[in-house]
Amino acid sequence: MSKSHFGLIGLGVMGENLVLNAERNGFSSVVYNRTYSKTEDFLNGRGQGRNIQGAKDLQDFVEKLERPRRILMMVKAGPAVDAVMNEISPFLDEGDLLIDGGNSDYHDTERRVKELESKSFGFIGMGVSGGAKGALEGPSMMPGGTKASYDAIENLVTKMAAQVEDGPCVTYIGPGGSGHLVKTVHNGIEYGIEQILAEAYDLMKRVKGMTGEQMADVFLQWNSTEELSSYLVEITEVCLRTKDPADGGDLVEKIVDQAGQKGTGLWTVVTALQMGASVPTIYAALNGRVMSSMKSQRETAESILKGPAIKDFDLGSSADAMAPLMDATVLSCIASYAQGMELLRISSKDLDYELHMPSIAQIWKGGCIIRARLLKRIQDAYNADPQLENLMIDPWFAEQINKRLPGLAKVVAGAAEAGVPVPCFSSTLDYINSYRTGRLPQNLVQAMRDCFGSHTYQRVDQEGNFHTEWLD
Ligand code: NBP
Repeated sequence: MSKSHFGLIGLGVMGENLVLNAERNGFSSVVYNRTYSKTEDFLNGRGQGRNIQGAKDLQDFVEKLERPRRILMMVKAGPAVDAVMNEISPFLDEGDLLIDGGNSDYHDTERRVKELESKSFGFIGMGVSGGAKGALEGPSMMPGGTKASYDAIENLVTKMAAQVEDGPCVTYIGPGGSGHLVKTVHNGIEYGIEQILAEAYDLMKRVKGMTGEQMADVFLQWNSTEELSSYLVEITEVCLRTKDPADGGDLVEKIVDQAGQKGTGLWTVVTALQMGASVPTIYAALNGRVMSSMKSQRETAESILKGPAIKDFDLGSSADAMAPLMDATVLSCIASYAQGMELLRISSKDLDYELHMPSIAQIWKGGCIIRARLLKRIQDAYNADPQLENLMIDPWFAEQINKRLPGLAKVVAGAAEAGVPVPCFSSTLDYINSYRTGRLPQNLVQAMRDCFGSHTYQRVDQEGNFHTEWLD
């Protein structure tokens, strides 16, 4: 058998679909999995009749690939990536290229790029988004590493990626761990939007007593608007309409209300804190998952801590697409993107990644979980001003904020009075209100710090550092 163009390690959900995608696009492939029976099952199942061969061990795998070899690893992030790298390295030749397509921590990718490049192998850390379907039909891909390494995989990834009106949803992101940093922030934005849509659902259900079908109709309506048309709104409608085959009731209502948080969502928030970027909507989503996991504590507290009784307030109606609730949802989604992009802008400076913001918006327009029509506006905003400090001050986004802020405030106030938690909506309101306030109360914070710790302060009317003996 002739040598294959492309190698894949790790036949999990993503690996299986990505190799089928590569083969469909003309790249004969060889696959390896730690447990060989999975390789056999794949070759006898979905891989049958395709130009895909299997390998029992890594030496066999490497020998079946044309040189320079292009090998995609789709294994769990962390020690598994290092384990595969260590196992395969003795069989590689100069110029061969390893791609880590998992959700790795960008710090690990920085280290691996250096390690492998020093051995004259290439290493690409590539975020892949789109889930199983995206992996098969065309994901969004975020590859980082040396430009030379990217050039060696460009024809492969541009064919495999989702295609939108202005090209494939993949581009060279930048050096080192930049591809995985961008994927991490993508996932942070994803956390935000998922929680925002869950808050809208919770208000419609608990305050308005709407049925699954009625709520699904609202999401359907929202999905036809420029501001909210997106993959996540689309699947929210599907989730709300799906029935439990056992009794025909809404399946969503049978699902335990606990969501995990680890990896990329957590790293987004930690990176933001380290870089001094403000991401409160994304943090609120992460914390929403933390609170959700305290199931037994919440159940105990429910009978001890008495809040207001749920009471009705104006969330709009189907005639106006639930206008105030839509305002809250739109602005919170805008805030998630704005915070993610801001984090990328700040990290790019700090890490010398030279991220090209319009291109990042462009490759998120298709294939990935956060794809949305709004990304075209984000792309336009950064094309108009590549140094834009925050998306919210771009004219189109500023207009949205000015128009929708009263609706968001009404929803947050109503939710507070009804005792329904809306962490992303309320964080977004505070975020916008803080950002649009020229003078915040941190003057008093500075006074206190100087009072108890002689930390000094600066004055609005004079240059220099000042100290006052406040307690004398
Ligand atoms: P899974 O975690 O389901 O599967 C990983 C595969 O790697 C298994 O088939 C496993 O083999 C194999 N593997 C090999 Br080869 N060496 C391994 C080792 N040393 N330790 C552990 N496993 C090893 O993969 P997945 O859900 O396709 O995810 C792969 C990566 O893609 C992860 O980083 C994930 O976060 C990321 N990702 C996932 C999605 C998604 O929607 N699932 C989306 C985007 C990114 P075995 O059969 O012997 O266990």
